[in-house]
Amino acid sequence: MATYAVGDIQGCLDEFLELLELIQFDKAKDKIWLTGDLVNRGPDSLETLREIKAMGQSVISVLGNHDLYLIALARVPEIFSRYKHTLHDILSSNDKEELVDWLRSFPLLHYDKKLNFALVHAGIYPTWDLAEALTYSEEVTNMLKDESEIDSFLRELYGDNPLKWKPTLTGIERLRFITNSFTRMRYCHQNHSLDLREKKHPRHASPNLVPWFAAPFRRKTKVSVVFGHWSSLTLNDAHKREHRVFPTDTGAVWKGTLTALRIDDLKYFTTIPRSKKNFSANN
Ligand SMILES: [Mn+2]
Repeated sequence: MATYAVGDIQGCLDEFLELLELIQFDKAKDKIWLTGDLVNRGPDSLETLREIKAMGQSVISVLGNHDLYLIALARVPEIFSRYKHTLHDILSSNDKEELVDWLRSFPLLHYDKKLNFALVHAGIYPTWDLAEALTYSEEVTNMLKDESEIDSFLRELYGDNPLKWKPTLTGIERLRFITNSFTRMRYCHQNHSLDLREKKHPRHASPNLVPWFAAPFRRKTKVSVVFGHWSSLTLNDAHKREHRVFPTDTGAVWKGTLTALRIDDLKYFTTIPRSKKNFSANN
């Protein structure tokens, strides 16, 4: 039995199936963790969701910003359909409601005590300890699951502010901060506020920004974190060990490379980049 954490699939069904083959995934014995962003931008969002849903209890997924966007688009189309997306196949499918309701049950943060590993889409805000983070994740999940609250929550959810956490935040400001940090964060400023704009590798980013996991004000933790969302990020083994973080988003939607981390022995598996496949097919 093994547990694999797979990075952002974003509707790249071919790559996902190829990866399952590569790791010889056995759904009777193994577990798959997904870092979220299962859909959008890629070619097969609908079939990707159906495939993952059919994998049943062998899959645990957290919500990414694109999955949340799908929920918002399906529930409150008058607001969210003005943004560009590739989710039309899901919106017009017969099982749209079933799929969206299933997504609504996903947490923002998952923690496995036995493995001592946490799974999240973007990251865990540096000043939060694990217990706080789990509580905050649940606050958002409760809202998403609540049929009478969800639509007004989604209408107010989008936006960058507040950028700074205070435990005394309440209402939508509190929920928005929690959601943004779990699903959109890459960098923080020295003054602890979020930066939700910069997407580049730390080597090319402003020295005033610090990756969330390397923030000097981050809580000391023994928990390892596997996450996605940041396809330009590469870390060497020393940095992974130092910060106990394991990035898995290798940009399936841009480069056709999908990655799995086997949590049990920290071995990475990656599909062949799409560009190389085309090359061999033409030759
Ligand atoms: Mn993302």
